[in-house]
Amino acid sequence: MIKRLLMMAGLIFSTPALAENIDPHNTGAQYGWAENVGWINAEPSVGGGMQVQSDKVTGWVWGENIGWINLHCQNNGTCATVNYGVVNDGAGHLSGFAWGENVGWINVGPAHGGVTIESDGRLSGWAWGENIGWIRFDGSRTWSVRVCIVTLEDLANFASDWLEAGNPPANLNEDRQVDLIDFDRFAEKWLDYCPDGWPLK
Ligand SMILES: [Ca+2]
Ligand SMILES: [Ca+2]
Repeated sequence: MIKRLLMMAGLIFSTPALAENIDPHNTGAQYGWAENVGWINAEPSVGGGMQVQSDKVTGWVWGENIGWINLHCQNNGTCATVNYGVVNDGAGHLSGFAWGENVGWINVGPAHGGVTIESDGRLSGWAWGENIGWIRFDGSRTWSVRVCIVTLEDLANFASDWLEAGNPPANLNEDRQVDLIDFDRFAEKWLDYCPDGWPLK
């Protein structure tokens, strides 16, 4: 009970910034399953969230029984003290370490396991927590963490907004119309991981 209260206090006072590109279709594709401590949520409703980039993974995920897990020292500017974080090799193979405030180091690229991002954005494989054992992701399951990737569905949504005035989702520079300036911005993101708040899914 006390531990839970402390976690809630941590949630209130540490208030990690929300930046995430998880569960692009809002289908609940945001969970890993830890064999000993239950669900790990990569898109918690308050605070934190996981942001995948082509060279690293930043942000915070929430363990229902273990509190915050920090995916990268850049989140709170502590890299000069202890340099750690989840690395993406650009092809979706993750490695490196996350830090759980209550459970210590979590290795996302252990020798027997390792977490990968599949072509549809879904996570597969296993991470290893030094104090909590295996954390499982499963690309064949709807619950597994899915990362937003800019693909044909975004292009279709972009096209349907073409030359529209006002502020439709494809108005990426937030001026008055969807035009070539927006398309340039769109093309820059093609097949890349979505930025935080990507509007075209
Ligand atoms: Ca969600
Ligand atoms: Ca525009």
